[in-house]
Amino acid sequence: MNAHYTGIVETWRERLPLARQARAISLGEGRTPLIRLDNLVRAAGVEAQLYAKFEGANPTGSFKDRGMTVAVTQAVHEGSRAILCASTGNTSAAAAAYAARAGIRAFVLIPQGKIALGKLAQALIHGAVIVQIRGNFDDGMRLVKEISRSAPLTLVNSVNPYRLQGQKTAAFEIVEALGRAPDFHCLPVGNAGNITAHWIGYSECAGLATAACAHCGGDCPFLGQASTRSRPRMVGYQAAGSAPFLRGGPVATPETAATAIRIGHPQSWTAAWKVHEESGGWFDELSDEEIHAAQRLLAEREGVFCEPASAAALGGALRDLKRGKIPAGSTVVCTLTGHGLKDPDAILGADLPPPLEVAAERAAVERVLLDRLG
Ligand code: AN7
Repeated sequence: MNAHYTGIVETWRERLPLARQARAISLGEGRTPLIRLDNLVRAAGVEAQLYAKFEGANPTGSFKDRGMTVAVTQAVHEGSRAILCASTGNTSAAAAAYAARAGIRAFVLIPQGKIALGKLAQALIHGAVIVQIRGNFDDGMRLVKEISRSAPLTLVNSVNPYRLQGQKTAAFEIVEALGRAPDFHCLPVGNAGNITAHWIGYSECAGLATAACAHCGGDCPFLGQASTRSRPRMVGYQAAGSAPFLRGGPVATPETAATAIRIGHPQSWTAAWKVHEESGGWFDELSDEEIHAAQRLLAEREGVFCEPASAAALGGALRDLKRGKIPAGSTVVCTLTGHGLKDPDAILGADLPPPLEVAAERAAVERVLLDRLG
């Protein structure tokens, strides 16, 4: 085996619907850490094998890289010279980076004022053409779908089936690491592309078809390579102000401080309900306060820094473990979709102790240190 890991496309090419000769556009994405969270389990007083799949460790800091490497590889193979997306931030960062890598253009539509600082910085530095629309993500999504019908641009939102094909590889890695599928897999849900992609991945591992796969329509060419017949129950958590799966229909004016999932009109609506039905999982919602508390708990107790949207999955899983909705003794994986560094404002605006300011003198510094040694 080649010791130099070169990313999703080269690792999983046999399981991706790409032409053999398509040249991989990669940043070495994937192979993210699966971190066992025993401190949190102890702190919560529950019993479980709880893991975080830290997708913030991807090259641009979110799970979007898995889908973007496959979508951009295919776009370039087809001769496309520009990609287009609407984004709450992470998709635009990944699109900008992979377009730069490929030497093509990226056009991104973002909602004005509602994108985390780090994500905007990424789109800027990679040279994307950034269009801030006076509207929200759902408005942007409607526009890019319309525009890509006639313009010579490849749409790389998750309605592009190559995106979900790339994202399904996270499930492959988890099955590989655990030697089986977990009992529960918890994710934050916005457009519901990622929960759908994971279900496709687990289904392929189990040698089972899923109606949620738009690419093969349940007639999967990759079946029959089963390593285990089991699939997890898929649990999706939304922010209470942006929770169309809890309301049973689109939310016209979604609001949440977890801007990544400020989405009222999910693009994978039908597929995600199939995942819900086939897996026997559920959707639930968390307040912004619960989301921030989970983000902080994870950072303080485990040394893992995820962005607010990602913490929704962890907060929800811990709550469901405490309630017994997820039974004691379960193996649970939570996807931490994005890195905490994406959104520094979420931390600087939080109620955390400010840095101590003292004179640049040994005695003064020593005093404040020893005072706090406990
Ligand atoms: C950190 O970047 O939709 O349910 O435009 O950035 O697959 O939509 C981001 C979504 C969760 C939700 N966590 O995933 C975008 C965008 C983070 C995210 C989600 C997003 P989906």
